[in-house]
This record gives sequence, structure tokens and C-alpha cells, in this order.
Amino acid sequence: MSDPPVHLDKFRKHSFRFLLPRVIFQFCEFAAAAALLLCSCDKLTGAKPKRLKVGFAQIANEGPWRETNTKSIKDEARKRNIDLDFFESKDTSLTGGEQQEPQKEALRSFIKEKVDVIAFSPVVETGWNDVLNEAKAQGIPIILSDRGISESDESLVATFIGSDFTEEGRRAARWLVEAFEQSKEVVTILEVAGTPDAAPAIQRHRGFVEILSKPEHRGRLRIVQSAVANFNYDEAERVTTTFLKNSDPKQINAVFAQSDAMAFGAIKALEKAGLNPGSQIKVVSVDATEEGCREIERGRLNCAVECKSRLGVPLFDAAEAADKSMALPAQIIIAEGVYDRTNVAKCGHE
Ligand code: GYE
Repeated sequence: MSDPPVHLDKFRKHSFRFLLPRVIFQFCEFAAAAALLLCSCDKLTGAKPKRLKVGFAQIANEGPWRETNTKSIKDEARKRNIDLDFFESKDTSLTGGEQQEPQKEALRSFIKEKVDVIAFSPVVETGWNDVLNEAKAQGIPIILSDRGISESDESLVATFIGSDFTEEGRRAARWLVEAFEQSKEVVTILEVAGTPDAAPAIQRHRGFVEILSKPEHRGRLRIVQSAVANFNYDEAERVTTTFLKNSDPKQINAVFAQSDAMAFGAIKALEKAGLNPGSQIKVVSVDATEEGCREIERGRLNCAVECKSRLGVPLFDAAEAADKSMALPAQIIIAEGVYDRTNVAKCGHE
């Protein structure tokens, strides 16, 4: 037979009256013991819990992509209480590959400081062997952030975090192939290229050309000039203006800019020349920064292939793992999309 509910009630009352204070007491006991342990450890050894020290060598701010990237790294370091030594060249006279020396100096100062982990965005692909070997000799792991290097000795870096630049180039080309599907004429393209010897410039070009040269496209789309603009707005405006002066503007159907900042420079030059970017001349870029998404809405940019810039979270996940000598994959590749006016509402929000 089941007990009358009254008994149960009584039992509950008793159990709460006696059990609750006991639980609270036990919890206090545990908290006090834990606090004592932490205190005494600190007092005995004088050691504070270790704060990870990371040195980061950035590329000088060349536009909205880099700004968001820097913010993401600084914000995430603050969130995780990481001691971040952030180097960013303020010398705006140094463009493209000229920034390699200051970056190398920064890496050497991180090695001297004995930081736990070094991360950097290599402005060019080659010429890092010496400094990376110096870091290796001191046992400091290196993480490549957003740009890769071409050194063959894989033991020099713990991991690369960033995009598949070749695929970004392919995506830009596929968009143009589709946009000009109906065109009977040869489609002429001005490529506004990033820093020579920089991983995104080399690989985006490679992916772009790979698609254009597929036999099924029968050479219908052609790059008429590849003008170097070092991922820089002003340089992009300058090289586009020069290109337009030296050629018949009617001969150009599209611009492939290897970054948003360079697309904005090219758009300005096209407008100054009395042309209509977005309609008369199709403009495709890589990045899909917030400003890039707004340009798609405005109609002056037709397509932005995404290159995610908010790398702070994966970067410090990797830094923490590298500091604990945990194995990391050789590459951590970020998934990305392609935006044009058909899905611009999602641009910058995925
Ligand atoms: O696409 C461009 C910036 O290294 C991936 O650098 C980055 C590139 C980015 O100048 O906007």
C-alpha cells in the first residue's frame, strides 16, 4: 500500500530542514579548501597562473579587410586575457613587399622577448627561412595568419590559418563566365593585382586563369592586362586610370580586383573616366568586407568572393594548442561564400 501523502510531506520538510544547511555547509567547506589551496600554492611557489604571451606581426593597414582582421585579433586576445604584443608598421611609404624587413625585425624582437607563440601575416611568400629558423632554435612555435609562405621545410611553422586563395580566384572567374554566358564577343578583363610574391595575389591569379583557360570556355574571356596595385586603394585607382588612358575604354568588359580595397580604387577610376562600373563594366572582387557588401547593394560592385577576415578565434585556439605542444593540422582553411545582388542580404553575415 502506498504511504499517505501526509508522511511524504513530513519527510520532505525534514529533509529540507536538515539537508539544505548541510549542502550549503559542504559547499562552503569545499570553496574554502579550494581557495586555501590556490592561495598557499601561489604563496609557496610565488607562481601566478601562466598568461600566454603572443607576438603578432601585421601587414600595414591597406583597407577594410585588414582593419577588421586587426580588430578581431585584438578583441579575441583581450577576451582570453592573452598578453598580445602587436606590431603594425605605421610607415605608409612602404608598400607591398617593402614591408618584409620591418616584419622580420618585429619577429626578431618577439624572439628576444621570448614570447610563447609568434603569429604573423607574411606580406610576401618567400625570404622567411632565416628568421623562422631562429624562432625554431628557441622553440617558439610559428602560426601563419591569413597569408602563407612557400618555404618547403614544414617543421618551421605550426599551422596556417586562412583561406583557399586559389579557390577564391576560381570563384571570381566562374562568376564572370556565367555573367557573360550570352556574350558573342570575346570578354576582355583588366586584372587589378595584389602584391607580387604575396600568397593571395599569386594564388587568386592562378585560380582565375585556371577557369578561364578551360577548353570549354574556348578563350572567350581574356585578361588584357594584369596591373599591380599592392592591395592598395590609391594604387588601384592609379593603375586603372593609366590603363584607361592607354586603351580604348570600350574595349574593356570587366575588372577583376584581387581585393575589395582595390575594387573601390578601380571603381573610382572608371567613374572618373565616365564609365559605369557595375553595369557597363562588370566588377568582381575578393574579400566581401562590409564595405564590399554595401557596394554590391549600390550596384557598382557586381560580385564579391568572400575572404573571411575575422580570424581571432581560430588564431588563438591554435596559439593555445601550439603552446601546449598539441599537434595541429598543417592548414586550417576557413569556409567562405560568393555574394552578388541575388544574395547580398546575407553578405557579411555568415
Ligand atoms: O584579401 C586583402 C588584403 O591577405 C587575405 O590582404 C589577405 C588579403 C585580403 O590586402 O584585402
